[in-house]
Amino acid sequence: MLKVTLKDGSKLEVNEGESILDVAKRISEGLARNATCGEVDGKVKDLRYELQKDCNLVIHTFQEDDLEGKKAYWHTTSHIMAQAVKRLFPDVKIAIGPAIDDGFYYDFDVEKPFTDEDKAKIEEEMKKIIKEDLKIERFSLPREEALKLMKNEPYKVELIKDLPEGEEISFYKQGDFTDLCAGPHVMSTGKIRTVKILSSSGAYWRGSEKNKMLQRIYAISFPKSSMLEEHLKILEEAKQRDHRKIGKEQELFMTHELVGSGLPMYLPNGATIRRILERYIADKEIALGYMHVYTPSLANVELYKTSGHWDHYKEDMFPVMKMENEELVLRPMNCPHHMLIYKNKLHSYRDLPIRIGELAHDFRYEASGSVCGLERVREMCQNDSHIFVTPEQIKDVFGEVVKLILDVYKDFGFNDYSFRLSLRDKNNKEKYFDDDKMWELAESQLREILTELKIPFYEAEGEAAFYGPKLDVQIKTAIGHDITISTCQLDFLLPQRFELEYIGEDGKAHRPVVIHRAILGTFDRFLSFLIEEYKGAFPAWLAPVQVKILPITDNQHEYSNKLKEQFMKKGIRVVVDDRNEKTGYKIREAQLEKVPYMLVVGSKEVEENLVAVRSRKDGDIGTMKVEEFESKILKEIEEKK
Ligand code: TSB
Ligand code: ZN
Repeated sequence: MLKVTLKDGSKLEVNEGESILDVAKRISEGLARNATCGEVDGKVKDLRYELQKDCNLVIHTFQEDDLEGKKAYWHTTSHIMAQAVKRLFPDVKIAIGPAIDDGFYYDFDVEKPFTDEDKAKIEEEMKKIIKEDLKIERFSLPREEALKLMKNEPYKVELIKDLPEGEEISFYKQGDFTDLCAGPHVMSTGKIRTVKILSSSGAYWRGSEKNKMLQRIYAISFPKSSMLEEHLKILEEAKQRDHRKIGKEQELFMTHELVGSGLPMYLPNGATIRRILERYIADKEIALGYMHVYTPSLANVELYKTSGHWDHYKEDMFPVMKMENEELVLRPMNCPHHMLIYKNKLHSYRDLPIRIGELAHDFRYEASGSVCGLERVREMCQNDSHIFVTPEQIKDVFGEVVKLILDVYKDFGFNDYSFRLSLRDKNNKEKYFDDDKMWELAESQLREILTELKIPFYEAEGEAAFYGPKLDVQIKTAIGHDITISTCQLDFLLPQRFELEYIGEDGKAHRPVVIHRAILGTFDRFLSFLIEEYKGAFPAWLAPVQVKILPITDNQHEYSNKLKEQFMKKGIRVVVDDRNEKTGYKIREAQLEKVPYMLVVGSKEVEENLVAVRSRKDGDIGTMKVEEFESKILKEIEEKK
C-alpha cells in the first residue's frame, strides 16, 4: 500500500499502480467527475497517471482559483480545435496550442487567414468532436519513431528535434487525431461542455519576425454554459473600456500608418489631459526639492557604451545613425544624461540627496506585435528622475518615493494595483550586468527596505533593469495585460560606470548610489490607464471639456458666449453648443461625451443671470447663480474630486 497525503493534510492508503482518477473516485464521485488533472509532489500529471510511491497529491478541477485545473481543460479543448481544423482543412499544418490564463489558442500554417465563416465551421466541428466523446490516450515513442509519426507536420518535426536527448517524447491521441504533447489532458473529449471561438490574429512561428506568420485562433471553453455567458459579458465590458476604443470616440489620440506603428499622436482633448498631468507632477516634484532639467533625445553612441546600455539594452534601441564622423542614437532612457549633469559639479555629502527630474522623451524598439495604443509605444515621455544619495540615505529616499507614489494614486483614486519586487535572472548574462556581489547586495537591500516599510509585495525573477532591481507597481489593463506604471529602482552600477563621486564628512571621495524612479511611468501609458480606470468619465480636474453650455434658442447665444469668456478667464475649459438642435439631443450628446457639467440656459436664466446645472453623475441639480456654479466647479477642480 502507498501513503498519499492530500492538500488538506489528510492521508489515504491506496494500492500501488492506482491512477489519480482512482484516488479521486475513492474521495468522491463528484470529485472524480470534475477532476481535470493532478499534481504529484509538485509535478502536474494526467488523471491517468499511476502512482508508484508515497506522495503528496493535489487533484485539480475547473474552478475559479484553480488555474492548473482550468489549463488542463483548456489544453484539451485546444487539441479538439486542431482536430477540427485538420478534419475541415487537411492541408493545414499545425504548430502549437497551449492553454493561457484565459482560455487557449492554436497556431496554424494556412494559405489565407481564416474567415468568420471558417471559424464558425471550426466551432461546429469542435462541438461534434465533443459529442463523439472520444477517449484520449497517452503514449510515448523513441525519437526516430516520433519523427516518422509526425513526418507530415514540419512544425512538430522541428519541436521534436529541439527536445533534449533523454527527454520523453509523448503524444496524445483522440480518434483520428494525434498531437505531440506533454499534457496533461482530461480523459475524453466529452468532458468539455461549451466552447467558443473568440478571435484570430497573425502570430509568428516561435514569436520571431524572422519566421513565417501563422494564424492563431483564440478560444475558451467551460463546464457550464452560464460560465461562458458570464465570461462573454466580462469580455464585452472590457472591450467597452479599452483605451483604444475610448481614445477614438473622445478624440484623445490617433494613429496613422504613415507615421508608423507605436507612434500615436495626441489630439487636442488628449493633449489637454497630458498637459494637466505634466504640470501636476512637475509642480508636485519641484515642491519636494526635485530640480527639473531639459536634455536632448539624441546622443553619441559612446554615451551608451559608457553606461552599459549598449551591451545590455541594444536590442531595445533604434539603430545607429552615422553622420560625418559621429554615430548618434535615439535614447532609450535618460539616466546617462542625468549622470553627466551630476558630474558637471563637485558635490559634498551635505548636498545629497540630489534629485534631477525631467519629462523626457525616450525611444524603444518595441516589437510590432506588442505595441498597443498609448500603453506600449515606441516614442514615450517619462516622468523621470534620478536621485543621487549616500548609501545611508537609500532607505529614507526609497520611503519618500513610495510615499509620493501613494499620494499620487490617492489623487487619482486608484486602489487596484500591486507591488512587484523585480529581480534579475541569474542565468541571463546578456540582459543583466554580470556582478553577482553587486546584485546580491542590491536585491537583499531592496527586499529589506520593502519589508521595513511594510509594503506587501511579490517577487518576479527576470524583470529587473540591467543595472539593478526594481520595485514596480503593476496593474491589469482592460484586455488583461499586466503592466508597470510606477517604478523605483536601486542602482550601484551607473555611478561606477560614470565614476561619480561626492566628498564625504571625512574629506575623502565616495561613490553615491542612484535611485531611478518614474511616478506616472510615462505620460503615454499613464493616460491609457486613466482612460480605462475612469471608463472615459474623467473627473472635472482632468476632463478635456469641463463645462458645456447649451443655449435653448438663438436668443441665448450672446449670454452663453459671455459666460464662456468669463469661465475661460478663470481657467475653466468650456464650450458652447450653439447648434440648431433640440436641447434634449444636445444633453444626450454631452452625456455620451462624458462632460462633467452641462449648463442649460433659456430666457429666464438670461434675465436673472442664472444657469440650470446638469451633472454627468447626478443629472439635474437645479438652477443657481453663475457665481455659485463657478465656485462649485473651481472647488471641485482644486480638490481633484
Ligand atoms: C525610471 N531608467 C529608468 C527610469 O529612470 C527607466 O527607464 N525605467 S523603465 O524602463 O522601467 O521605464 C520607466 C517606465 O516607463 C516604466 O515603468 C513604464 O511605466 C514606462 N514604459 C516602459 N516602456 C514603455 C513603452 N514602450 N510605452 C509606454 N510606457 C513605457
Ligand atoms: Zn534611469
